[in-house]
Amino acid sequence: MAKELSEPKSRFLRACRRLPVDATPIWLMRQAGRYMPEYRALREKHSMLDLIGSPELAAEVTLQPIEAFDLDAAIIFADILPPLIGMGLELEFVKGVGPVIHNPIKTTRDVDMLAAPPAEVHLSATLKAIEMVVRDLEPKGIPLIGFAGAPFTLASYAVEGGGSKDYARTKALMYSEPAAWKRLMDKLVTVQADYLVKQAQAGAAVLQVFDSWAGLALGREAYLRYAAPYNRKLFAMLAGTGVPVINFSTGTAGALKHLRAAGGDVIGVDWRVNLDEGWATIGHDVAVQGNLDPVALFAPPKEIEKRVADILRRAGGRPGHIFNLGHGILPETPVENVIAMVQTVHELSAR
Ligand code: 1CP
Repeated sequence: MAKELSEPKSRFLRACRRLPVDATPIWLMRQAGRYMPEYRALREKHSMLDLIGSPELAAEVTLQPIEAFDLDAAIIFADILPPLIGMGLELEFVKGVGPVIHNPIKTTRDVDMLAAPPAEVHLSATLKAIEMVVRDLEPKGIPLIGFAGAPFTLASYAVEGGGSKDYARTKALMYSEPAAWKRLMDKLVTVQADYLVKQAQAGAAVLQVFDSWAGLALGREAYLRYAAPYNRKLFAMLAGTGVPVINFSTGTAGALKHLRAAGGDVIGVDWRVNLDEGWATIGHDVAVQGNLDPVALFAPPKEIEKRVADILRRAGGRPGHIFNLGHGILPETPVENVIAMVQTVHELSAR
C-alpha cells in the first residue's frame, strides 16, 4: 500500500517524480480548444465564461481531447483570468480580441481596493468540474492537472486591461510604486495559492503554474526583483498539498537556474530552448516538460517525426521528461498532425 502511494502507476505522475516509465508521457498545453471541432461546436452555443462557469460543460470540454487522442494527462478546462473577477475586476472574453478587463488597475488605491476572497466563493464551478472529471478519469488511470496563473502574468492582465506587447503600464507601476506592486503581488499570491490548494483537494493530481509573460516582459534582473520572490512564496505554499507542481514560463532561457530556485517539481521549457542544454542548466535532479514548437504541427508528418525524435534524443531517455509543446497549441492546428505526434512520441520512446 505504502509503495503504491509513493510509486504511482501513471506514466505522467511517474515522470513528474522522475521514476522510470514505459514510454514518455505527453499532454498538450491548451489541449482543449479551438483546433478541435467538438470544442468549436460547443463554443458556438456558449460563451467562454459560460463554459467555465458550468461544471458539466467544463467537464465535457476537459474530456474532449482525452477521447480524441492517446494523451497521458487531462487539464481542467478553465482559464487563468477568472480569479480576477472575484478580486473585483470585470473580465470579458471578446470575440476576435481576447480577454478584456473593463476596469483595469490604474492607481495604488485600485490595488488596495482589490478583494481576496477564498476560491469557493467565485470559483466553485471549476472546483466542482475537477471533482466530476476525476470521477470519470480515475478508472482510466489518467491524472488531471489543475492550474492557475503566476502573480506577474495575472498582474499584467489586471493592469494592462488585456493582453499586451510591451507591458508598459504594468512595468511603470512596478518601477514607480514598488510598495503598491508588492501589495498587489502579495494579494495575488494569497488568491492563487488558495485556489491551487483547493484544486488539489478537489482531486487535481498535479498543479501547473503559468507564468506565460514574465520572461517576455522582464529582463533577468527585473524578473528576480519583481516576479521571482512571489513565485517562490506561491510554490512554498503549495508544498503541503503533496502533489507535484509544474513551473511553466516562456522567454526565460536566461533565467532557468532562477526558475528552478523559485520552485516546482517540473520546470516547463519553452520552444526557444534546446531541451538538453536547458535541462543541464536546470539540473537533472528536477523533471522537465517540453518543448516542441507549436508551429511544427503545421509541417508534414515526416518533419514532425524528425522534430519529436530530436527532442526525445535531447531528453536522452533520462527519467523525468514530460513531452509537451513549448507553448499552447494554436487554434488552426490540423487534428491529424496531433494524432501523429502523440503516436510518434509513444512509439519512439517505448522502452
Ligand atoms: O474563444 C475561445 O474559445 C477562447 C480561447 C481560450 C481557451 C480555449 C481562452 C481565452 N482560454 C482558453 C482555455 C485555457 N486557457 C486553458 C484550458 C486548459 C487547456 O486545455 O490547456 C488554459 C490552461 C488557459 C491558460 C491561459 N489563459 C494562459 C496561460 C497559458 C498560455 O498559453 O500561456 C493565458 C495567458 C490565458 C489568457 C487567455 N485566455 C484566452 C486567450 C486567448 C488568452 C491569451 C490572450 C493573450 O494573448 O493575452
